[in-house]
Amino acid sequence: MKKPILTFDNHHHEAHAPTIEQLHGRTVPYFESPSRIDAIRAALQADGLIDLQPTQAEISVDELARTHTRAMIAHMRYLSEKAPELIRQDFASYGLEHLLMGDEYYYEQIFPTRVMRGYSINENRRGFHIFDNTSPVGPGTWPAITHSASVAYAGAHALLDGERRAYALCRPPGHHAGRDFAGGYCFFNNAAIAANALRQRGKIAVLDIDYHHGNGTQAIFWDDPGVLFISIHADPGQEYPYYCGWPDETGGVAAEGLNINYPLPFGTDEALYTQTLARALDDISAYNPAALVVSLGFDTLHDDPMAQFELTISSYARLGGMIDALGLPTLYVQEGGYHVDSLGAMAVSFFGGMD
Ligand code: SP5
Ligand code: ZN
Repeated sequence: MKKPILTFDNHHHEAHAPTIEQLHGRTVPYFESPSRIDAIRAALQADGLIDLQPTQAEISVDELARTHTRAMIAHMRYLSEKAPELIRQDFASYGLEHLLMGDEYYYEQIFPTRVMRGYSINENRRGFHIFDNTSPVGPGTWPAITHSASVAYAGAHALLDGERRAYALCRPPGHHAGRDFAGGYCFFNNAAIAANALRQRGKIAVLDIDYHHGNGTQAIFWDDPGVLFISIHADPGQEYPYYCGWPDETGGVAAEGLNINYPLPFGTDEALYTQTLARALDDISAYNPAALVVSLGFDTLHDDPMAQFELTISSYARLGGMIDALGLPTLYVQEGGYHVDSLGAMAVSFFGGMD
């Protein structure tokens, strides 16, 4: 019988449930749905693999501000509270109030252009803090994103209290969010928040195995000698987020060599993926961190509706086993993964793959 994974979650994420996103001018279903978390939790429960801890404490704005600018945090709260009113005003200015249904989310329309490599935008204004139109904001978004961060923070504290592994079942995800920008379904960077909470123990490594490059986490720790960031992801020349994730992005002057990108081509299978993961794990060992945070995406699956990698359900047992074999105190933070019917089996495979 495997030891269950200590898991933190809460139900506030359900209040953030956009129904649509745009794909080349068409309205398509929103991929990042509440059912993702339910599927993972239920499958781990059914296999006796989960030790579920409801997250009690809500993270403070001061703690969030170790990772995000106060302007960005305030803007997220403002947008969430004002979304219905701002949307009404925008529709009224077009004479289109009759099209409103009352359940709209605020979708950013004008995107900042300086979002890569730690560049910073410090204006508390619409159009400055969200870099694409896939992170819509509604009244339930602020409670969902603060509680998602709280889940990661609670997971970090479990490690500080001596746990060897914990799982933060975060939603919304976080790794595309930078110090002062949201985007790519992400608002607050849960993995970065956890890493910052853990750093009282020493150097921290963040390993990002979501299918997409963790541009937000890269930007947050770009010039930070206390955090190693490594990402394995689809080639940004072919795939979102497009503007970063190449191997020549190696860190800022204060942290040269502490940002490592492993882009992989469309069609990457288990053999190529695990070979690359082995290199990443060697990089982590060489850094000798006090703890590891894993940005855990399940969108590398062959069946994922938006991805082009070829991992199978059983591949995740190998990934989990390889990462766990490092022996580091490790927090797994949920990021993407959109084939809802497979998410449970992937989580069971991943955590069941640990000795
Ligand atoms: C956390 C996370 O996984 N966020 C991913 C956000 C990606 N959203 C943009 C996807 C656009 C992909 N282009 C469509 C190609 C479909 N094959
Ligand atoms: Zn992803």
